[in-house]
Amino acid sequence: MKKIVLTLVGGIAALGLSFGVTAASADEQGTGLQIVRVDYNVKGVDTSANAYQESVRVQNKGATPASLAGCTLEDLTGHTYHFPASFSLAPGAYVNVRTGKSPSTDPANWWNSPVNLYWNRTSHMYGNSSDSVTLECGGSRLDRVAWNDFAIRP
Ligand SMILES: [Ca+2]
Repeated sequence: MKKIVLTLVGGIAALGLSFGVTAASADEQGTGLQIVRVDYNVKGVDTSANAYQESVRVQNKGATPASLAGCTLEDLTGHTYHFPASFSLAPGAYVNVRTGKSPSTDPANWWNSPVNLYWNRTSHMYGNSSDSVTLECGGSRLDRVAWNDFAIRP
């Protein structure tokens, strides 16, 4: 099981910066699908209008196309996003699964990504200080990223 704990200085949040974690390690089932980035704490106050900026990036790091049929993203408390059954990623391709609804305009060009899926929630999902996101396909865990900004460094 992969576990990443991100430790940050709590005062940084007051500066209005967004928080994210970039993960890089082999996936746990050899499918090539990995969580490669999580933006769990967006810049500014959490509102329904910026919930789309909260996002999880999944990439196919394998050499063959990977279907995400039957795949889910789940937070620590069990809120679950289900990928569309027809969705797949070519080798090297990635998708951002955004918590909120698609904005009419995206001036920030968030992540500059052409491929986004929207959970269409009206509220933010992932804890701004600690939480986790788990990628499962067909009931098997492929990847997990956790963060805890208040963790004490070992
Ligand atoms: Ca959040």
